[in-house]
Amino acid sequence: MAVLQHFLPTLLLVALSLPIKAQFSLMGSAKNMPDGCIQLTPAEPYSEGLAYYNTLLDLKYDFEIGFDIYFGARDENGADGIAFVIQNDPRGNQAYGTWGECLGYGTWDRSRPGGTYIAPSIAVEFDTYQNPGQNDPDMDHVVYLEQGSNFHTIYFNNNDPAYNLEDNRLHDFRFRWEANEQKLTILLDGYTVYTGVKDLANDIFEGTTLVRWGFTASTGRKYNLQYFCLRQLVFNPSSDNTPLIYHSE
Ligand SMILES: [Ca+2]
Ligand SMILES: [Ca+2]
Repeated sequence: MAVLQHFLPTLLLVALSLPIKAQFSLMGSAKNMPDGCIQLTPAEPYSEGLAYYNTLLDLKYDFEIGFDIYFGARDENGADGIAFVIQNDPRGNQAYGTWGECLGYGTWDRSRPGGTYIAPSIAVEFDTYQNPGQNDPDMDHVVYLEQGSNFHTIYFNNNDPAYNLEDNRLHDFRFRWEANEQKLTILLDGYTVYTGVKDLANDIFEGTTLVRWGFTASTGRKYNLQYFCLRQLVFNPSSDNTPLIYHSE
């Protein structure tokens, strides 16, 4: 929280109790859960679900988004994972990628023409199943991705060869953007998963700072119940984003 604290005093601290379910557009197997969380996939094979926040985000301003994510309880037979996505795909809140190893974000092979993927975009994938075609290691892992490609050469596994996200627990995920520094910080369960500096508006989003964010997830032959629960939204009050502050218990 150290970095957040340096801009928090500039924020108007207002707790809004907006119903979370009204704030997201749902697609595919995504649906509201009784506890205010949103299911992305049920524990069933060949599912894909997406949920986009209804208010666009403005990258001109700092923000921090925090949520709990659940990857299921099936480790050996579980798949495929969840992606947190920021995009300005022309399809808007109807943008989706491919199922299975693509997590509803990317496509089978981004180097070939065709296929269905979300772009322009960045994403954080939480991958619970090894797919050699995407260069996955044999343990669960977390990766920063761009432009609808799931292929990666580096990953976070907390230096644990048995790293497992499908542990029937909620995991604390935070995505932070510091606009002046153009700095991304991604945290999972208190660990820094990724940090980088990038001109997202110009290098990814073709000049715009208004983008959409949400979650995608899928299963394949193997599967898990996968869902998320929004815990915190903090935006700079000089932006047009609402709510300025969202906190849930
Ligand atoms: Ca995978
Ligand atoms: Ca696992």
